[in-house]
Amino acid sequence: MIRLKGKKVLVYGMGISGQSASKLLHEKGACVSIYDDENRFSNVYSYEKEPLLKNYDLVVVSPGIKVIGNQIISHFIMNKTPIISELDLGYFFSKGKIIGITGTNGKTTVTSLVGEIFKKAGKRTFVCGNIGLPLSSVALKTDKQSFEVVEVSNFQLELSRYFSPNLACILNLAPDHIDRHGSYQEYKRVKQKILTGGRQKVVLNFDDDETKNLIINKKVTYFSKKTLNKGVFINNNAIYHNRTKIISLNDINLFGQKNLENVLASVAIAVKFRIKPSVIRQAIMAFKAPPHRLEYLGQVNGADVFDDSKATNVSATMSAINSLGERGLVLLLGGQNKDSTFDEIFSGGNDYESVLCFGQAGEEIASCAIKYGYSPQVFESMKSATYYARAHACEGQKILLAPACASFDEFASYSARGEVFKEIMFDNFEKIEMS
Ligand code: UMA
Repeated sequence: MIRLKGKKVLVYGMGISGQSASKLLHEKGACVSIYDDENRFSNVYSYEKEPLLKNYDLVVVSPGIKVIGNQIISHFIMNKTPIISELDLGYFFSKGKIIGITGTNGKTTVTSLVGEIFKKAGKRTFVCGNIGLPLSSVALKTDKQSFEVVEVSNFQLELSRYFSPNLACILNLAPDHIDRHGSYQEYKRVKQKILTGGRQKVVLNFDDDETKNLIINKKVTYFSKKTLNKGVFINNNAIYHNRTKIISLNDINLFGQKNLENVLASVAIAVKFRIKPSVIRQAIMAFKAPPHRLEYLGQVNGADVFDDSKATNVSATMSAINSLGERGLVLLLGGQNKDSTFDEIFSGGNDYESVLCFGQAGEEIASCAIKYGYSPQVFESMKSATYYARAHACEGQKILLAPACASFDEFASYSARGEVFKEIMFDNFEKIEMS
């Protein structure tokens, strides 16, 4: 616990994290100033126009603020002002058990499913973090009986120094957010900050070489699609924890291999807190995956349409391709590149039906496809690529939006991108085209 009464604290970034942090700090008696690089907040009462000219006891930084090259953060590092992340702040004031879930892909699904399992088990559960509800907004509502199931992003971990969940899970590791971290090595280093030692429980993916080989001096529970001697694994078409059967694979309604991994991870987390197998099973059977994650939308002219707008990196795109199979696949790829390379999508010699590239990264992805013998088409935007796919849809095709890029060149978020994709494909095709 930190004492904040009367302390001068600067909150940097006024999105939902900054607003929640400011509220918590006020409630704890701190003198809060806020700062945001966008001056739309400059009329707010506690806005600080010249933060570099002031001294603070503490600076709390929002996850969206990139540390490398940031003048304000460098200044406070130089003059040795303590800097923490919003995640750290929420952590300091949390009284319950914290389950921290990170990884390149699958975080939101696992966080949601674990939340459902704990709720079904009658636990006082808060599902929060990168999923959309800052930890600092729930911290003061928690008590010793609570469980906080926290989706943890690299952005949140970057400046974290104290966050140490009771259970830490790394689902998988693959290149992502290279534009923010500078290299894959650095991205991995930041992810591993969730492993903090002590008496922390750890859950890792046995099937992912990157997580399997993490060197940790503690008892790890592994999950795997293979049959293991212990841990959480698949045997005889069912998920087992050691010798206990948890659920038959036929009772899982989620689509694709990635979701199977997500279920395995969720089971591994739940058994570490001794949740009963019958409760875990019921929660899994009732669970519906969050939208825009290899979501089956239905048929257009006999073509099956899938929205995986959340596939914002190459590894997520590959997972979607592998789940659906290459035949008849109409691939929509593009958006804002995060300094990724796209070779993996084309180097395997897959027989895609067509490759439609769009947005800021469209030309770059198309050049990569051409290198491997494909004949991609390039569109200015996701909208125009989707109109094209809609107009040429026919039986036997699988139209897949799994763009391998961020959405921000055209949309506010991956979910906005997925919604527009769906609208064009189904509800509003004529209307949008006419307008
Ligand atoms: N800002 C600056 N300077 C900067 C960058 C941003 O002043 O250099 C200001 C912006 O002007 C804006 C504010 O900071 O006013 C936005 O803060 P933020 O970007 O930290 O966003 P929040 O609204 O606080 O939302 C954050 C997460 N956003 C990011 O990490 C970018 C949300 O994850 C998260 O749900 C929320 O906290 C609650 O914990 C979103 C996300 O895109 C969904 N996450 C990335 C991902 O999933 O890939 C990591």
